[in-house]
Amino acid sequence: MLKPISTPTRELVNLDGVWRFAIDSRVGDQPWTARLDTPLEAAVPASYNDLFTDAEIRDHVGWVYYQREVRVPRGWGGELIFLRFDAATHAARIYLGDTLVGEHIGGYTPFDVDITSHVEAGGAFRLTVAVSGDLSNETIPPGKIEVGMTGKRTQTYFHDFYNYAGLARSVWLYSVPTTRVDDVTVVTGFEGTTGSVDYRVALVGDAAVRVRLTDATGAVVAEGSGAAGVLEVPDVVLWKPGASYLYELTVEALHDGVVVDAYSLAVGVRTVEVRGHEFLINGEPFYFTGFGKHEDTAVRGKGHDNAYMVHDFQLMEWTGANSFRTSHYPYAEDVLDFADRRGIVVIDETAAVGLNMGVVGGMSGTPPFPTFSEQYAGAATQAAHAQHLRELIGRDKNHPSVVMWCIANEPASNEDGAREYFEPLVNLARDLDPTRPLTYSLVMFATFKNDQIVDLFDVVSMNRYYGWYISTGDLTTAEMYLQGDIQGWIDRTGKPIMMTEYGADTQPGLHSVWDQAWTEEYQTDLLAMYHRVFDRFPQFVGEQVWNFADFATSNGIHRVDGNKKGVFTRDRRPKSAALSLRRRWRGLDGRKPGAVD
Ligand code: BDP
Repeated sequence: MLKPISTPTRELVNLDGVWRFAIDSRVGDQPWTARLDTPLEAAVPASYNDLFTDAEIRDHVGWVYYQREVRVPRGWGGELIFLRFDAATHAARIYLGDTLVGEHIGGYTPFDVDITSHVEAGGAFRLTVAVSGDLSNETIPPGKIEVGMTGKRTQTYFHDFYNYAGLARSVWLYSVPTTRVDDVTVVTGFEGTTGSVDYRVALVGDAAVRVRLTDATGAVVAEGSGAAGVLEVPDVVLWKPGASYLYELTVEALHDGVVVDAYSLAVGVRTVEVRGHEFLINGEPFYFTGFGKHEDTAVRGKGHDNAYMVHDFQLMEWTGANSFRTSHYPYAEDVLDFADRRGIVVIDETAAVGLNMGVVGGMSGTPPFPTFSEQYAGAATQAAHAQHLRELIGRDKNHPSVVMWCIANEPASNEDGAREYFEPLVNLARDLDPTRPLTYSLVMFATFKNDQIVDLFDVVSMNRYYGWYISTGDLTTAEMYLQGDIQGWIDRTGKPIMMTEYGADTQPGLHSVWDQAWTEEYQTDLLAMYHRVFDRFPQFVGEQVWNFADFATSNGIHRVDGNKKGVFTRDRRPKSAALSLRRRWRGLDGRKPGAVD
């Protein structure tokens, strides 16, 4: 799926700003049929939850409405006109005036609505977007709505981060020609000093295709024609972690020799491969350093913000992080574009978090009923998960920064039914993208003895909390558990192993000379213990600390003002652990992370 951009044949109008806003319980039926009768306005992009002082809005279950007027540029006659929503969390219905023109389910992937037959160039229309933050066993992530003693509907879900909802990413109006480039897929490689860009173009309408690859100075390095082909790049400059290099591929659709559409995208030439217990980028072993993150800031919730994006990347680079995981949902497309340009490696994760009834059973990990059942993660969930994978891979397949798909976070891979649930999804992901390795982040109850799906995947990604949820405050015992756990996975799989979550909640400013949970010293010491263990295993390919920054959670007795496992606070100030990570990841203490003792 192509991101809307402006080209000689395409135009783009950004619809961000402040829109009229209401929750369903405060407006009449069918509020899209007139100007929304509301005193409220909401910022777009932003989650709506933290914008207002009203508790009823913050935890609203049901639909909310956003509305604004939109004018279509005068020069768009004869073009097709689309609305593009970069995300509407978690479901949306789009109304033009009184008419429903589109719907989408899935809160973290974009969608387009063709409105050509409803609008006129130079005309205006009332756009109402109904958005629902509801989660059920038919959504990804799953959740459950319950009606309590007060009669109020409340949303429960099986992940700790707060269920922010609304229009958290940009909204666009754009034009495209009727005969056009509909999609482009690029796969890159190299042989010696010659790179290859294998391209495939999908068209709408009948047209000839011409392609051109330019380097960073704008010089043409390869040209071709036809809807599919391979471009050779002499003296190729590879895209490398920490050293981005991007070419630009321009695709033109021609009618009788005249260019009717043009589209350009950034291309990084690089390869990714898992061989034995190694993770190779450009044929060289790669060791991941970095974080699991969240899209989360004060007031905006999950609203995309370029200032925070730039600053977060600065802080990651300052610590020496070379990668992050888009835990626990696809991030805004701008973040991946930026990662491509910064040379930061991304593990791209779906929104499938909480497919695990074991976590409801607390530390025992005993599910109250089977996770993979019609009651919870059944056929409808699986279908939603498959659709979500199609949309994620469709959106992100051309990003050089994306080196691996993470299909789920902490699913109940130890429970019966996991294999039946995951095998078709793994096959689908491999069909959609045969080039990138697949992984899933392993919950602590899923051990090397009881996990039922690891053989379907390429990389073992472990989330482990020894020293925090298990053996709290006892790093000696924690170290023994961790050592045995990693060894067990190595013995069972022979695959590359990495840690996609490890960490400790930490209250900044709290200090102790003892191993006291919540202190800055304890977070630093816990991470150092994990690193000691990692460095004993040549099969270990990476470490991503949980979490980059503190983040908002739902109310709960395990959380004080959110999850505090950040190495940075929610307003991005470093805790002591940030400095110790910087020393390790930038090699300031004289050794490279991943160098085996
Ligand atoms: C893991 C989850 C992550 C949580 C973390 C924690 O993957 O989303 O935030 O635990 O408890 O199980 O801090």
